[in-house]
Amino acid sequence: MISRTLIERLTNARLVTVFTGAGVSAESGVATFRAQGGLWSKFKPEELANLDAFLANPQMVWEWYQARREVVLNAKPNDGHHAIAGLEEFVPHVSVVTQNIDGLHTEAGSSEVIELHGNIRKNFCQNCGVRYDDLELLTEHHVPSCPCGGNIRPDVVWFGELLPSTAIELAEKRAKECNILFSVGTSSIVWPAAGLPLLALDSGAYVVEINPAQTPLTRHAHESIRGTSGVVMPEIMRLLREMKIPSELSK
Ligand code: BJW
Repeated sequence: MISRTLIERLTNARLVTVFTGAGVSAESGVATFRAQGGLWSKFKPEELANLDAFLANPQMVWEWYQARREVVLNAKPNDGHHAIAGLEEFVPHVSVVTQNIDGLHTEAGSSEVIELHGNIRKNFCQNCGVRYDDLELLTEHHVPSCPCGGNIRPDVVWFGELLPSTAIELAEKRAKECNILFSVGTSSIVWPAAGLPLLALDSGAYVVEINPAQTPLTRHAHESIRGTSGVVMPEIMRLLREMKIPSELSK
């Protein structure tokens, strides 16, 4: 249930931060990680999503990412992504801080998208760091090598790796300065990202979780709405539009 308090707060908010995870892309057909049938029920993260795995078996890790790229490149933003982008009609500044690597928030039209865990559409050389963002690599079967001799890898953040400093610093700023933080479609267990809603709470923001399941954030959030992003976010937009019509008519 979406509260009147939330809609009223949204109409008065200057900055809303929308912190998102894999659940937001589930309705676009992109698998989540930890659900039954999710990626980690079929693959072991320690064998695929860390640097040691890539160094030991670059071809295997590359192939896993190529298969996921195929899904992502065919995926389209869903109603949840569009509603998050649509919040910009009502709030002066909306910042999307995402753990997702699929680029779907940008495709949906969100203006400020902070990618904490990288972007699967990009690559760089593991050895010298040179970037390789050419699209041909996204369908290359064999792990490509750089002229320096290093292997080229997807530009994603694996376990044990630091998040890009500009992204996490800006995300922390947006968490601290926002009036409302939405946490949408994340299990809230991967750090340091999971600390952002808590930082927002400490800084006085109103924190709202949207997720069909409970998470470690649930008991801290001001509101926890049980539902999917593709249903709840458009409903919030509908309620905002209803609030806006009378004020426009009264001008
Ligand atoms: C829906 C829905 C619908 C479904 N609508 N909702 C402090 C304490 C403990 C551990 C650590 C700590 N600090 C650091 C660590 C270690 C580690 C960590 O957090 N481990 C935990 C698992 C315990 N963190 C790191 O290693 C990070 N680096 C780091 O901290 O460096 C410094 C350091 C190093 C070493 C030691 C200490 C410090 C890096 C983390 C990188 C995460 N990388 C991945 C893979 C990215 C590339 C790839 O995709 O292959 O990022 S892992 C994976 O998890 C991916 C995700 O972004 C991330 C979060 O997952 P997310 O988005 O929450 O997905 P799910 O599947 O978990 O949840 C989906 C949710 O959606 C569910 O709740 C559903 O109910 C819901 N849902 N359908 C709305 N339609």
